[in-house]
Amino acid sequence: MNTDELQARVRSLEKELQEARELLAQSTHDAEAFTRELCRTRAFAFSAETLSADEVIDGCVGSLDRYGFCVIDNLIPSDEVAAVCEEVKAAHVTIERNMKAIKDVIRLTGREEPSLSDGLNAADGVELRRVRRVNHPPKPPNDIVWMPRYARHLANPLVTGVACRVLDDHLRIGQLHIRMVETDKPDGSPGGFGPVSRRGRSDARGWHTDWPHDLSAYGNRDAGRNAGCIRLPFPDLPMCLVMIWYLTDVDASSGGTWVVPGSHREKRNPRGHSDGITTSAPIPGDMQVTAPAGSVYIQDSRSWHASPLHNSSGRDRVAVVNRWCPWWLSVDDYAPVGVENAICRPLSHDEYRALPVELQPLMRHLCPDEQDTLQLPVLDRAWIAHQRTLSGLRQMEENPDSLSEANAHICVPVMPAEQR
Ligand SMILES: O=C(O)CCC(=O)C(=O)O
Ligand SMILES: [Fe+2]
Repeated sequence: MNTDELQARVRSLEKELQEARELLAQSTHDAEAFTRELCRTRAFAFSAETLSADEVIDGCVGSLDRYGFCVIDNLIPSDEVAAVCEEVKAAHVTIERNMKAIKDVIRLTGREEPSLSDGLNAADGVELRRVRRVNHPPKPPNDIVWMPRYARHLANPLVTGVACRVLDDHLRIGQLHIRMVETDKPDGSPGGFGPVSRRGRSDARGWHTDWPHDLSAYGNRDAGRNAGCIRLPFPDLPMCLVMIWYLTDVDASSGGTWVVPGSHREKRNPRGHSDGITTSAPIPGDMQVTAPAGSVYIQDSRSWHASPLHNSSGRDRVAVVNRWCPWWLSVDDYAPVGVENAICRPLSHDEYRALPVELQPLMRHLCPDEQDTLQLPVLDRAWIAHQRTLSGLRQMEENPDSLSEANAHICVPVMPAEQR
């Protein structure tokens, strides 16, 4: 055999070895036993009440890396949770009423989207706000304007600490909305999420991954509503953290989010065209998150998960969902007529200024009256890099002879694909 043939043989044997290793791992990994143990130990959960900030942040970052999710227990102090929960329930009514009024206007005007030039305002029972992008239709205000008490907790340093470590130093909250999971009704109709006809039996699921890894991208083939999705197979990089703030206790019977541990690293996807996964059926090793009211569940948007389709606890599950992104992710360039989605719902200047100071940087991009510049840690990095450029130039001017050997210790290997 010549060298080329030998290299090809090495590559093919290495590929075969890798496949055999994966098969072995699959056949020896008992997903159900693994998840049973994870549920028993709650090794994904870290208490804001009893652990130091470093312990919570390190623990969460490790859990996100390993399982694809984590929980910070009791992040909202227990004497505050009930008031936040009541505020969110009241906000839910207001937001639904506003959305209904907007839809009525759309129906009456026969257009696809509302327009501020119609003189619509609160007097008509319609709240709309200008968005940052020119010539894009207005949207309902960001849900945060109806939840000032909740807003005081949203930029909690434990949460921002985890998000900065996993994503980047400049963060943006790209979406924020309330997610109720009703309990069974006295008339016997089953509680849960979504239309009753689509809740199925207790073993039914609704598996998906979240934006920007949501394959149907909210709008499917509708260019005005498609919010974009990363192409499969997803790069192994966290791009968005989904935070679900539970304001009621959750477990298997009271609206804990479904999740498949480890799925954030999977090449397959529940909605993948040729991945052979039934989105509505259980998956071996799936589990429901358990957490006390006031806790926040944080997941990598690539994790396979589902809203609970059933809630037999006798009380509604109340939660607020937010999607946190690094500065470099294009959070609102698409789905311009998606008046019903929660993508980058805007803030007026007064609403922005009324936010807690620590929350403002995370939502500044939502206010068209604010210049949304990069935040300090990102500027600091650029400053340090600039110093390196200057020091190179100085060396070039002051000691040109040193350049020929200055980088001799730097060797950049070219990695064959199978070793990457
Ligand atoms: O309701 C839940 O627990 C999950 C919510 C969810 O999947 C989402 O908002 O993307
Ligand atoms: Fe989701």
